[in-house]
Amino acid sequence: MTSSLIFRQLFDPTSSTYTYLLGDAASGEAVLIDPVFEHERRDLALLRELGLVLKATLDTHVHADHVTGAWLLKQRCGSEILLSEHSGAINFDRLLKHGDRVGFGSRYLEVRATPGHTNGCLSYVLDDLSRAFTGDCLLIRGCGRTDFQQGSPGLLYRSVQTQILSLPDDCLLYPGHDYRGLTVTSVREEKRYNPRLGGDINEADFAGYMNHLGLPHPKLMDIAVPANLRCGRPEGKAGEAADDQQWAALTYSFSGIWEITPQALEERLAAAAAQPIQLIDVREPQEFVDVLGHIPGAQLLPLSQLAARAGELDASRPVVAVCRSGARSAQATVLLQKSGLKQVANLTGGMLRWRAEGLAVEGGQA
Ligand SMILES: N[C@@H](CCC(=O)N[C@@H](CS)C(=O)NCC(=O)O)C(=O)O
Ligand SMILES: [Fe+2]
Repeated sequence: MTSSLIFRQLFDPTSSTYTYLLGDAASGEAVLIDPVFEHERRDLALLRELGLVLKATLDTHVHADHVTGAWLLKQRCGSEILLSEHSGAINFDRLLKHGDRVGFGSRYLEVRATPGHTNGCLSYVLDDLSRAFTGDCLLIRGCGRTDFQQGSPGLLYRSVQTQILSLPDDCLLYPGHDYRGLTVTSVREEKRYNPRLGGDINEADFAGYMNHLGLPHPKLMDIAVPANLRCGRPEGKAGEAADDQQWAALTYSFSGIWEITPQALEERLAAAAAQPIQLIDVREPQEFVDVLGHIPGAQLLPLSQLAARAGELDASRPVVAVCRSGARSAQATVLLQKSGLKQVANLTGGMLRWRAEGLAVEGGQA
C-alpha cells in the first residue's frame, strides 16, 4: 500500500509560475518542483506548518522568466539541488536522466526527458501515474515556446506525444505556468482540446504553428538564464546568503535586498511590538512635502546624508527605508547594512505603491 501524499500547488503572480510541494505523510519527507527565489519564506513556512522536511528541489528546466529558489532553499534547510544532465548548470547536487527516480519517503517521482522547450526539460511522473508535472513542455491548452535555449518544435512534439499524452487518460497534468488562471488539466483533456498538439495535428502542422508565434522574449530573461545556470546562486556578496531577519514578513530578493510590502509594513507599524520600527524617508527635503506626501511617522534622512548620519539610528530597532519608487531606498538598505545595522528592509515600490494601495499619507495631494 502506498503511503498518503501531501500535495500543494503554489503560485508566483509575477511570472505566473507554479511551484509544487509533494510530501510523504508517513515519513514527513518532501520535495519542491520549480521553487521561485522570492518565495523562500512562504515555502519554508508551509513546509514547517505541514510538518515536512525538504529533501530536494527539482527544477523542470533552466527557466528564462524567474530565478529558481533551489540554491537559497539549500542554504536555509540543506535540500539537494536536482535538475537535468543536459541543463548545463553548475552548483547542483544531482543530475537527472531519463528513467531516474527521485524518492521522498516511500513515494517517488519518475524522471522523463521531455526536451523541446529547452534541451534540458524534464517532466516528473508520480509513482502511481495519477499526476505528472510537465514544466513548460505541455501547458494547459498550450505548450512552451521553442524559439530560444535550444528549443525545437520537432523535439517538443515527440516529447509530448511519447512521454506525456501516452500516460493514462485520467492522469492529471500540472504545468510550469498558466497565464489565464487555469491550474490543472488531464491527458484526456489535452488529447482532445489542445489546439497545438491534440486531435489530428501532426509534427509539420505543429512546427508551422510554433515557428510563427512571434513572442517577445521574457522580460527577465537576461537575469534569469545566467542565474538559473548557477542554480539560483546570486553573484558577489549576495551569494553568501544574508542572515535571516525575523522582525516582519520580509522577502529576500535575488539582488540581495530585504523587501517589505506596503501591507506588511502597515501591519507591523500598527502592531504593538517590543521593537518599534524606525521609518526613514531617504528622498530630498522638497520631495518629502511635495505631491506624494510621506508616511505618518517617517523621519526625513536624505540618501545624500545617510552615510554620515547612520549613527543617529538605533541599532536595536528595525529600520525601513522609503523613497519614491523603492530604488534609492534599496541602495539605502545596502548602505545601512554596511554601516553595521542588522535589521533593515526596503519598502517595495516606495511611496508610489504605498499610495496606490490606498494607505495613510501625511501631506501631499490626492
Ligand atoms: N511575458 C512573459 C513571457 C513568458 C514566456 O515567454 N514564457 C515561456 C515559458 S518560460 C513560454 O513558453 N510561454 C508560452 C506562451 O506564452 O505561449 C515574461 O516576460 O516573463
Ligand atoms: Fe520556461
